[in-house]
Amino acid sequence: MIKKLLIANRGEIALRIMSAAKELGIKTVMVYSEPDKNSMPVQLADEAHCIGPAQPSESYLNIPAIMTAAELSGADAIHPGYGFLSENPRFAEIVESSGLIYVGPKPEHIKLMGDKQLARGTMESLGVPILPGSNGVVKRIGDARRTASKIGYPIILKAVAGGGGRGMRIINSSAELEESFNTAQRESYMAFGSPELYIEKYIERAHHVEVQVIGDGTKAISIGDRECSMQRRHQKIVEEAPSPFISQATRKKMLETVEKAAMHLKVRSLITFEFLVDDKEDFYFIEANTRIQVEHAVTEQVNWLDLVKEQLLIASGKGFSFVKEGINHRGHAIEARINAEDPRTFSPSPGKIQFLFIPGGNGIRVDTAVFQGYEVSPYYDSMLAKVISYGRTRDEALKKLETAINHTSIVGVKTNLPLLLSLIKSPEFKSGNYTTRFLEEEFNW
Ligand code: MV4
Repeated sequence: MIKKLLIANRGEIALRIMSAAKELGIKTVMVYSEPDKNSMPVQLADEAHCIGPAQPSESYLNIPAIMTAAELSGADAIHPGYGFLSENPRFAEIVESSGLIYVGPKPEHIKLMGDKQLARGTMESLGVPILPGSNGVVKRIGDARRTASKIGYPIILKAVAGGGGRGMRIINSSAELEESFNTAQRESYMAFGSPELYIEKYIERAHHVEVQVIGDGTKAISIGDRECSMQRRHQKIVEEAPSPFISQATRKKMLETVEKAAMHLKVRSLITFEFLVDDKEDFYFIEANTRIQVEHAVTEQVNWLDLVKEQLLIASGKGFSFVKEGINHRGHAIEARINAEDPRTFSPSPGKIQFLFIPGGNGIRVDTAVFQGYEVSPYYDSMLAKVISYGRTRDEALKKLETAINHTSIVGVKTNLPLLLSLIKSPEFKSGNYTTRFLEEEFNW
């Protein structure tokens, strides 16, 4: 079993990982940047090491500093959380080649899924449906033209090294293709150090549904799906499990297809497979994330699991603690992300939290690391808390969430609470049939 875990992250996910570790009797080591010195995870850990100043590049992304802290503390494992180094295959390799346990997927799978075109091709070869598009990288404008006229417009150009909505460009007609292609290549080179692009048929109105997979390196299980269509600029703000949109038949097909592929790859730890689902409930793989995700909690609530504990058990060589037949989602969970931002312009709102109240209660889980007096730093993302409601039905979870959000009070920084409340109360959200366009293009409040 892992004895001492270094948590290479901050905020609510650092605390979340710490709780799971403590439950398993694992000692915890925090690394932190200068402004995080008095943060809750640093105060609650068994041991903490400063790894640099506020800028992530100098601290939470500083691999030599983190490895030095691991060495000094005698940690035998590292959990990267989400963001920062969580999908950096080089980091995973360095951790493993230093003789430490990396709590996450195999470095080869992080690398594979980081190449979005290779991921697409690999999933196709494993029987997972993908959108019509290019085979491999599109190197020249001529290849782009041929692919586009074969599949028809609109198309979307995506950066091979992109992902999560970064480095994408929609093209509506052949007239736009040449200029867009050249610009996209340049932009991709600037942003990711690689100009490589691939093409997919563009789906205008889609649901974003993702499947949580867990593996022990030998066998893999699909745990369940999450509806993640409520997004703005690729930042999710409300997620739910299970998806209220897809039918039981679609769910079964989706989970089985993914499970077969994950089983074949022999995935380890947690991987999430993202799909676009159209109005006919046809689903298409778009990309995979090789980390614990922000929205993992909704899957935990409806499946009575602790995914971080499972990650630690797997990393310790003990495998996960359940069998496929034991997985049966029950009830419904909805997560709302409270961010320190202007609810209309979405611009970040750093500053000191003067007053904070987030209610708990029956069917409410709050994952957070902030408190009254906490200084929200402009250096890090603006998420303050996740409020997760769960109930026997979607309607029950919805009402519990509405009350919890309505009774929450945060003073000192602007928050998206007003937006969350109107979203949850909107007829579109209540109907459970909303697409990725809803928040940005259809919601008026
Ligand atoms: C797409 C798409 C439509 N057609 N691919 C955005 C995030 C990244 N994972 C992929 N994304 C999209 N890929 C094709 N072929 C639309 C999106 C997309 C989107 C996807 C999921 C959730 C929200 C979104 C918002 C805008 C666009």
